[in-house]
Amino acid sequence: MKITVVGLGYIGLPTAILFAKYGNTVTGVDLSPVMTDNLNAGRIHIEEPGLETDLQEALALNKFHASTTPVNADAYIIAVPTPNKNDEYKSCDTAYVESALASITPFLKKNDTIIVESTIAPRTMADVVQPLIEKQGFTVGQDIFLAHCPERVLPGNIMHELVHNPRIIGGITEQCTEKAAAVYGEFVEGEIIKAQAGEAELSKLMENTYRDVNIALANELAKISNYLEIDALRVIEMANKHPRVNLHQPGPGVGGHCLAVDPYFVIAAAPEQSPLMQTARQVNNSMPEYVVENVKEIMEQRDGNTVTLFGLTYKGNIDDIRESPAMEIKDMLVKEGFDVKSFDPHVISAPLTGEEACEDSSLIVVLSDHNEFRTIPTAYTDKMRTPMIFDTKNMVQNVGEQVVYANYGNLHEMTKDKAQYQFN
Ligand code: SAJ
Repeated sequence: MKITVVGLGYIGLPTAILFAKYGNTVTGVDLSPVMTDNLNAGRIHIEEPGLETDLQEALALNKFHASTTPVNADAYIIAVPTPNKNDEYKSCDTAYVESALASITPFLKKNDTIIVESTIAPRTMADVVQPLIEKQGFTVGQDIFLAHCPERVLPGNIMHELVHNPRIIGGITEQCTEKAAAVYGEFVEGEIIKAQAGEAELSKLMENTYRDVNIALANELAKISNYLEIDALRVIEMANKHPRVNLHQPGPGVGGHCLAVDPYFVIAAAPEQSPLMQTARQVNNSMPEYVVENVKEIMEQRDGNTVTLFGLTYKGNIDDIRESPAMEIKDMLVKEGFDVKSFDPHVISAPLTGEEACEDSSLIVVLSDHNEFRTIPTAYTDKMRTPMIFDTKNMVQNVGEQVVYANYGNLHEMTKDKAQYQFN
């Protein structure tokens, strides 16, 4: 099959490479010539285990080529960003999807399949995409086959999950679903779930909203427990022993380009019907400020003015700082007048080593759960003015004896003016 993938980001690129790896002839299209040149030379611009090796394999087989312009294909896959609009409910901005569609329309011929993978608001396929294609004189379901096939892979495990996760295929008509299912049949080993376009759109959005609402519940629990001086983490651990309970983990907030974005697409489409989702967004958005307030209280009791952030990415073991609560916390702490140093071995724009970042620091705040932070070496904490860690991700397992360790379980002990935690 000849496949053109428009948008070579976190999803489009791995998808394109997998199609190529399974023997299809793939053109990957992106606007950036620097990126496409790098890809053609075997270099990737994102951190994702296994991706670079697979790209090099696909190039060696002559099955993948990156280009700034689309080419003729049997199937077109659109994987471009759909940001929030700057309107009241942060609705879904389909401008990139529309321009990607416009870029492929000159190549369309009868019997082609177009698949939108970008996350879109409910009814976008029927209300936006289908009319655009039909304006070109095609009848969807007869000449051109249209489907929404949302991706559901977890960054950090994309190459495995793309192949093994169940895949929802939501066609405008049944024939559209069948045609798109045949495309993914090229490499998907998970269940192929055949659906209508609207069901596929809403199902994808509700998966991320489910997680967002549950994380909000965990974050609210952390606040409640801190206020009532009860260990939130023990509560979660115990409650989760109930066979039908799965409380999520509190953290510094919810980031990334999915959970912090997608629920708004549903909210904007049905604002009056979605008060719970709106509150969940507010709770998760309040977490960076909550972390900063606690850091301020801790720092009031300590000597020095330097705070060291461990982790800037929106979650662990990836290099993605999009919508990252850690970046928000960094800016807020700088505004509060702290000297802020950051250590993130996954982020190129954070060049300090752990030791450099800890020099003269009074507090480490762990904001991303990178594996590297499981053990905080004494070589780092020895450099600190007063060694203390506030671990918002509850992930540090080993610290030196001299180090005071706080997480959402015992935070209340640290912020209530307890003499034993004062160092000067
Ligand atoms: N987080 C918590 N507590 C938790 C779990 C996560 O605070 O218990 C935070 C993370 O630190 C991060 C944010 O939530 O800031 C989102 O992380 P994530 O691991 O939940 O998800 P993403 O955004 O990396 O990927 C999600 C996934 N969706 C679901 O698990 C339902 C993934 O499968 C989707 O493909 C992806 O969104 C997407 O592209 O939509």
